[in-house]
Amino acid sequence: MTLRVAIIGAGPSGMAQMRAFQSAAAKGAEIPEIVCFERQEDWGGLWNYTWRTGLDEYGEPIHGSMYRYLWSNGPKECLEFADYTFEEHFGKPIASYPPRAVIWDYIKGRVEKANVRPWVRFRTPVRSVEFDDASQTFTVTSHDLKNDIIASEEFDYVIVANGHFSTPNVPEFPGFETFGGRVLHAHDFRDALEFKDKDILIIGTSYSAEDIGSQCYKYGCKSVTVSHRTNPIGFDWPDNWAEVPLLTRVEGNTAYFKDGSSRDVDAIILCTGYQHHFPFLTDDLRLKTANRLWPLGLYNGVVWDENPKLMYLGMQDQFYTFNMFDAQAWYARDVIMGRLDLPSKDVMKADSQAWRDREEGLKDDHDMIWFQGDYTAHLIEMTDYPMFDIEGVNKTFEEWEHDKAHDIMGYRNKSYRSLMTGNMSPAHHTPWLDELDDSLDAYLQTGLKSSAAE
Ligand code: FAD
Ligand code: NA7
Repeated sequence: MTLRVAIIGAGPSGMAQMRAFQSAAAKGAEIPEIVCFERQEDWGGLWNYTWRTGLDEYGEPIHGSMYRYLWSNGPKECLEFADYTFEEHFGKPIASYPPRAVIWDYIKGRVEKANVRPWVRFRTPVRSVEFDDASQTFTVTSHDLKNDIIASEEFDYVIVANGHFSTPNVPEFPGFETFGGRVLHAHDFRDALEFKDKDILIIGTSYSAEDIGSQCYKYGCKSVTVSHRTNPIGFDWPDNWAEVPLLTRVEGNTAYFKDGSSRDVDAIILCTGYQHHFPFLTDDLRLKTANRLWPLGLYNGVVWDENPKLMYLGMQDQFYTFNMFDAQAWYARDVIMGRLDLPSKDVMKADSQAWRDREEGLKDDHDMIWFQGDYTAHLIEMTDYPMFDIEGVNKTFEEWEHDKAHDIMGYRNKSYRSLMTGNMSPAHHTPWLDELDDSLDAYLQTGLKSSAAE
């Protein structure tokens, strides 16, 4: 009997999984039947932008956390697929920090070429996954929203690829209930123009904080105040930025901080991270973790060690993204297809604990980048995913970190060499700070725009 595999989510991780199976089929292997359940209308996960926040037209929670004007926050050379380069997709080398629409186009290109779209059931969220010990199968219950039909089916394997940057972590501070302006989480941030001429307060110091603050600066907010719980970000920010200790309370429109200072603000944006959220999984199958590089419970970062017929993709905090998801997907495929054996549960747990021990000893971003590079290489060595220059990617990440620290508002003007083609990426035609148009057409046009040429 043909194996049946359910993939939950058609974001970059789920798309990688489909491509992995299709690539085996293209080489003549007999592959399982694949069904990918996707809640949204289209694939691409977070890269599929929506203006909506809150609930959608079916009452489903909005998955998207991306906003208008979002450009890649790391060099595209670090996430490039080893089996489908940017140059293949766009027909020419392009600059290193593409806006969201360009990245979305790229990731769609590979799976369109692979012709796997018929495997996806769009607008069909998974409601529950239960494992039956006797039959050794999963019952997956999903909701076909368009036809309003809830149905259950049996699968031999389930691959959870629903992302973990969608369900916000929303702390509360005293006085929020009577604050005169808007309080929102980064998950609901959409258009920086909303904050033009406003004094904004950001809580948090990670990627969302620095990027949403930068967006608001770029699109004309009056001032940015960033409040930290642990350490300030510490970049050389523009003059209208300030970094302050943690918010203690809000009275009217005045925000008070731990050092006794205060300032009046118009809006508060909580860039306080996300939760791993799997409302469709029973307790025995559910990963429980903070956002970190090595969540426990996953052998090789993928296989649920309590039940190896369940796999998770992309659950780690991420320096590496698309090509790491590929490495995971190829590995999951080969375990499912019986090409790779799994050791006993004890051995899997001990192996995972060894990675965790190493993770706990990582001192800084440099260590974390090399850790995730080693992990990605470890997976690729076990499959036929094309090995690429991981050391080169690590070094590009380090250059990126350096470029950011040197010029936080200018780092996106830098170019790097593709580790897949060896070609240097061209400089973009317009500096990031001057380019207000984030469309694919604007990005891909060649030659200087008049505004940049002045
Ligand atoms: P997601 O992209 O989250 O996709 C998960 C999919 O699962 C979604 O399509 C969702 O609809 C679907 N789904 C969820 N629940 C269900 C369900 N119950 N049933 C069916 N389907 C379901 N990475 C980079 O490399 N570069 C960047 O510049 C970058 N910027 C980012 C900016 C923001 C604001 C955020 C939040 C993340 C950013 N990331 C970036 C990281 C991002 O996590 C990855 O790029 C990538 O999107 C992760 O892919 P994924 O498939 O694991 O998850
Ligand atoms: P991250 O990277 O998980 O960071 C969360 C931030 O929120 C981090 O600075 C935390 O501070 C801070 N935080 C969390 N809880 C609180 C409370 N209660 N009070 C104050 N500060 C808090 O999430 P991001 O959204 O920035 O990034 C996630 C992804 O989105 C990433 O891949 C990007 O590419 C885009 P801490 O340092 O723990 O004190």
